[in-house]
Amino acid sequence: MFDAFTKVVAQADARGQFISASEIDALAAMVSGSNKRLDAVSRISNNASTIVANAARELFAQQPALISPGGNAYTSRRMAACLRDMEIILRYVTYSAFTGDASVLEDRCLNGLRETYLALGTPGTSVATGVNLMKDAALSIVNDSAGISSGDCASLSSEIGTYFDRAAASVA
Ligand code: PEB
Repeated sequence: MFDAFTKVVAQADARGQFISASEIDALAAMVSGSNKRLDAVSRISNNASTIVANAARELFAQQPALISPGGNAYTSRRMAACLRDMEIILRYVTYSAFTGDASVLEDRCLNGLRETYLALGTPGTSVATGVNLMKDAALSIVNDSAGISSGDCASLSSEIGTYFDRAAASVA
């Protein structure tokens, strides 16, 4: 598990080189945007249950077969597992947003997840749809201008978007 700094160190060490000026510039830009990053993580974390519940509701509205008899989220046990899975994925996305590096998400959540869903008979493409719905909800909360000092969050939003994209791509 890396953060943006240890990732740069690992890469520089693998090359046997000092940290380059461009790497320092990129990290300096990241540090100068730290408050935005922490606000974004805080907003997603504080709204996690709403994000999960709304995304799941929309997923089941789009794919009602999932909650019909024989569906993969039919019975409260499977429904609970499904909501739990979405929450786990969202939690790891927030960790990656916090550290500025996808490795925590990749190593601890996505690694082997496709194979797990295959073995369970859980439709990965439906999980990916759920992840994309969480992405839309999370980014609209991050970009909500109410109650926060205004600033340019485009690059942070797109970075956070890539973590959701990785999660969706890894199970679809
Ligand atoms: C991954 N999910 C399930 C299981 C595991 C995971 C390991 C099997 C064990 C169990 O049921 O608890 N666990 C989960 C995860 C990590 C982890 C992400 C990462 C660290 O440790 N069903 C649907 C939807 C989808 C869904 C498409 C979006 O119809 C999920 C939610 N996951 C789902 C369901 C089960 C499951 C298990 C329904 C139960 C499957 C079953 O027992 O039939």
